[in-house]
Amino acid sequence: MKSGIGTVVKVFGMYSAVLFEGMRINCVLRGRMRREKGASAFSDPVAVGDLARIELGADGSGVISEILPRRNSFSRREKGRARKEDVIASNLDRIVIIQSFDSPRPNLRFVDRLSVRAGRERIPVLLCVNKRDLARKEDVAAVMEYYDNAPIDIAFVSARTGRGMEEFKNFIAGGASLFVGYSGVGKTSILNRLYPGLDLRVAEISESTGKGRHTTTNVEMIHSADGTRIVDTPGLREFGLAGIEPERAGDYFHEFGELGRECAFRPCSHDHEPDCRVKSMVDEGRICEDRYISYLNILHSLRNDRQRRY
Ligand SMILES: Nc1nc2c(ncn2[C@@H]2O[C@H](COP(=O)(O)OP(=O)(O)OP(=O)(O)O)[C@@H](O)[C@H]2O)c(=O)[nH]1
Ligand SMILES: [Mg+2]
Ligand SMILES: [Zn+2]
Repeated sequence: MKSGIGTVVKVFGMYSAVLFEGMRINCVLRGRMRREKGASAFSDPVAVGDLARIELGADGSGVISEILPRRNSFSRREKGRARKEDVIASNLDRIVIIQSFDSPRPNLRFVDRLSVRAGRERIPVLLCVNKRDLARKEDVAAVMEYYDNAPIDIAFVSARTGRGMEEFKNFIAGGASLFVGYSGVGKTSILNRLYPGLDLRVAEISESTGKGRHTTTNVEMIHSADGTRIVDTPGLREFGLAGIEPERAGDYFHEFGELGRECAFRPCSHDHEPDCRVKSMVDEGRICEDRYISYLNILHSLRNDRQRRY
């Protein structure tokens, strides 16, 4: 029997596809790990991106005997089961939050919620706004203005025309990137444009206006020859921020801490305290007001979450 460490590239029901020495092997979990599942804090013991110790039988069958400790993970709260975490992927170098200029239109508050979660996990974020071919000049300017003074990398691309794709490719080269965003923004189209050989399924033109249709149905990691790894995901519609303390929310709006003088109150939640530098920067136009409102929304939803918990 042969054994070694591979990378989980897809999870489907009882099976996990593990990339091991260039082969893709469908593995089941060792019985003991399946039994421990109920006791775990996670809804699934295996996630895409995990490093797994596998044992290969002579007949080609594979068994996962161990999941190595995760360097980090990106999860959302599982619906209906508030305490379990649904891990989307692990061991990531970057979260690429994908939006599109049209069908669907950008929702930067959703980007902010995802960034807070990524910040909490200390995973860098790249915002990618796709379908630039459908954007007017002012649409691009609006995104830039919203993140004025925020130290966030932004790429404007079009999977259709190829515009911006070379720069985007350099951004994500070499590491493991998680693609997240609403259904229909073009996550899979971008992957197909980066690696034409993949030929992954994307929505047909006629399908793309139907709301809530998910073309990609599984989380799956793609390995390219240059060592870049990308995790494609089904469209994400809702996103909880369970487990984040309201006092910490401001830490993930990085420009709040980087400009100007200090708030008079410490800690300062930047909503009601007098002599707050964040509020004065909003007044001076150095922080975009919509971005500040997005912060307040997150702050209030985290406070409400906390009240519900006690
Ligand atoms: N005009 C335009 N359309 C695009 C572009 N990129 C993707 N599309 C279209 O957008 C639709 C959705 O693309 P997908 O790649 O399937 O979107 P997705 O984000 O993977 O969606 P899910 O898999 O459902 O999460 C398709 O009809 C694409 O042809 C682009 O740059 N410009
Ligand atoms: Mg897709
Ligand atoms: Zn303040």
